[in-house]
Amino acid sequence: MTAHQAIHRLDYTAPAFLIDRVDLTFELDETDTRVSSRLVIKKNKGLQSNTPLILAGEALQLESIKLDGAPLPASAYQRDDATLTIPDMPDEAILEIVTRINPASNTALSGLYASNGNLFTQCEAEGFRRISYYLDRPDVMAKFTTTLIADKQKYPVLLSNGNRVGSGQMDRGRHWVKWVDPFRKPSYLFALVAGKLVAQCDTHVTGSGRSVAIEVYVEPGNLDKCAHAVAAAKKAMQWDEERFGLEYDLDTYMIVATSDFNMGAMENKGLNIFNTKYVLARPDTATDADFDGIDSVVAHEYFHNWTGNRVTCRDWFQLSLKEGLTVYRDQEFSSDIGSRAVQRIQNVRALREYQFAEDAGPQAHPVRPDEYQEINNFYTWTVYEKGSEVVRMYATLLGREGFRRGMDLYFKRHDGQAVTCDDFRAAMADANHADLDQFALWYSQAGTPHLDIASHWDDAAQRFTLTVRQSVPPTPGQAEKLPMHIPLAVALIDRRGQTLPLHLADESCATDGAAGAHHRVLELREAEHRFTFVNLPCHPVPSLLRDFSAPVTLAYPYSDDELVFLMAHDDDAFARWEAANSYAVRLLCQQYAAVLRGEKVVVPEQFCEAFRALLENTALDPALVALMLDLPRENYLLEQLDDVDPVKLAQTCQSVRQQLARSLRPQLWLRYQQLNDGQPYHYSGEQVARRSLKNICLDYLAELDESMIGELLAQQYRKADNMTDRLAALRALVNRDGGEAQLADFAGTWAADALVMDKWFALQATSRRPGTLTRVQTLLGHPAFSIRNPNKVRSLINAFCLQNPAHFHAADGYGYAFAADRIIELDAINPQIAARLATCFNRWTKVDTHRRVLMRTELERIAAHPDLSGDTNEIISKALAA
Ligand code: B3K
Ligand code: ZN
Repeated sequence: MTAHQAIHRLDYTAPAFLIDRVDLTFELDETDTRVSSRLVIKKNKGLQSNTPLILAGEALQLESIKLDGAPLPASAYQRDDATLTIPDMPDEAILEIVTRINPASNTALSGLYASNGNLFTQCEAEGFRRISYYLDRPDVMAKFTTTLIADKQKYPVLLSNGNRVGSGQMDRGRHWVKWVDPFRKPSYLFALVAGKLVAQCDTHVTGSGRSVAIEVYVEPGNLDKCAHAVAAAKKAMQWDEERFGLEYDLDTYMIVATSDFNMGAMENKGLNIFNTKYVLARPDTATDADFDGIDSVVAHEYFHNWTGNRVTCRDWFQLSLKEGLTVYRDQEFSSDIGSRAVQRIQNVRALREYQFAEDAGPQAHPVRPDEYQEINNFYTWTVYEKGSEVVRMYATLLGREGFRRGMDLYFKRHDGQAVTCDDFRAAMADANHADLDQFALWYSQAGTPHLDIASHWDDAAQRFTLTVRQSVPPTPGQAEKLPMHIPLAVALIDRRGQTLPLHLADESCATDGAAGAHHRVLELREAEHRFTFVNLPCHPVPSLLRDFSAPVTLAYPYSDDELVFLMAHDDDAFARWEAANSYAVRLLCQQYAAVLRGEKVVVPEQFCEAFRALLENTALDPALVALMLDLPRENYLLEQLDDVDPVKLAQTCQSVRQQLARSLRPQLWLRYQQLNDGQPYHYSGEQVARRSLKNICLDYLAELDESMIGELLAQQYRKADNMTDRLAALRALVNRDGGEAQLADFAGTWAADALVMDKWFALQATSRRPGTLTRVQTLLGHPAFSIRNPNKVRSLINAFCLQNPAHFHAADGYGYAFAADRIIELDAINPQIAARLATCFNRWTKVDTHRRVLMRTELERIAAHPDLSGDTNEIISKALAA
């Protein structure tokens, strides 16, 4: 394995040179694009005057360099694989560089690349250096002008950042378009798009009366799938004005969809580039979850215009400054346009399933990492989702208005700047005269804090005391941790299910909610706290960590009865769901232990009863009932256990589901029939909620070995007037009896729709049926599959390796060998995608000894592969160090 260098946060130094203006001219061609760049460069005043100019550049063919109009002799600069150095730079100069690149050969999809005959760019984090030599770092902010020249037939649409200021015809059938971006930006926000595209257009009139054109560009033939994305953009613009007073700042907001994209979408200034997955949707092609995903990703990228673009990151260690904040903003948007409770539970469930696992494993890192080898590996659950929880805690501690004051001050101070997470924290603190010094630990300490809570009821004095101890587990490179500043939202519930007024014996430690309020936020700052609630009429049941007020794990010795009670009575939707979830986790872990002892799975009647009550509760939002009935995922359970046999764990889960289905058959059947009311499909909150519960019922019923259920599934598959219902039936059929006929029918209908075929691949990759790996291997040769397309890799390979623990962890080790082969294969094509897949080995120390040996062997095989990319090397070497 080649040695790869780590970059350290504390080594940051300000750039020696700044770039004022960039004029770019692209002569676009699929295999030979010529890039002429004219940079107005000056020394960064106050810094050492004899520093050389070092520009980043990768995979570039250099044609010429001129300094202040004169060709620069080869002796006046040096070049290597990654840099171009000019030792003697004047204080101010104009540097003109011409390079050539080959977009068609760019399979890494970073820089300028070709997709279906069109050209796209992806520059975050360090893709611009694959287009031209540049100071490719976020704290160098310049004004960009871009002229695109291309064959008019092949590339009728030519887009870049900012405003379109001119266009014209040229010789040899070519045309040109010129774009000027009036806002300074770092190179990672540069974008261009060229190709045969059509646009769906709309207009948003801002609060201050400006008219903004919204244009969503797609390949011809997809125009009938853009309406939801356009509507999402309009909603997001409106929401940001209302909630944060932030208006869009250009005349046009463009979104372009491509089917070849490494991630979800990218917030390039004025020209967002999206994975088609987050743009294209029609009721017959997209599920309710897809429509939701479009709302949140469109909003996310749009919100970056302020949180990320107008105020950007000083260096890549500060990534969560823009990502954590923007995720928080998109989550709030989704809560406001849909169900806040459902949104919160879904977000917490994902955080706990993926981020907690990351934080407990070999890739654990703080929200603001201290070092990295490859920055692209740090677009993680921790930076994004834990980062958003950190932002949410400011809002919890400071209140909604206090948070808004902090945001206003942040923009007032830093508009147009590249700043740090400390600047954000300072704005929050200063705007509210709050002490947020200890809060800084949320950015620097990795690992999920744990709260151990005990209670004591003093019957004579009518007082209830909570003793709260916090600890943060050791993580790689961080053995010792300090106590953190944690908001803990609580309520106390009496036996009738009413929340009680909360009076503390010592009022100094609570924040939000005055004495007597029924919901209060306790601020933890020490390793141990004692909170005594007084004047209580009875021994209450505590409702803890309401709305998931902090990204922590929590242990409190609830009895089963208390959990059932909270499931039925807690007025906080998250806490209510959490009671069901804790009860289910407890049951599944107990039953798994029983299976290991060779005993049979037995679901206690009390558990069935609690689920029965949920199914019969027609007053509760069906979406909440669905979430409570949805058992915790195997990946989440794996984290709660040690020396796991994932195959036995999966068997346990299935037995529990079967027993529940048998016990609740009448209620499941009835609720399914009630919800399957034949109403024509409509995408509305109410219908989405009803479909979610209906399909959970269907899923349980599918566990029953009855021909009648087989018919029910086949009928729902056949009759569905929308993809949500059709896919739910197909998934159940695939898991139950293979669903061969329906799988063939589905592929026959949707062969030409890449996104729908992604679902078809994913269903088979996550099937629990025997022979799944063989099937996946066969599907690698399917005409609709391509290992060069990240969506296909994610839906077939990643789905198998990361979402199908029972088959990935098959005892023969073939699942591991398959993963290793694909990682090695992908690494030569697209290192970012390979590195992401490589995280499937992260939790190898969690499984039993037999599997651990097998996994380690595969890790070593990957590590020994010559020429492994820095991306994959970083993930694999950290996993091996665990
Ligand atoms: N900022 C981009 C992610 C870029 C990933 C680079 N490897 C999308 C987003 O978070 O909005
Ligand atoms: Zn983002």
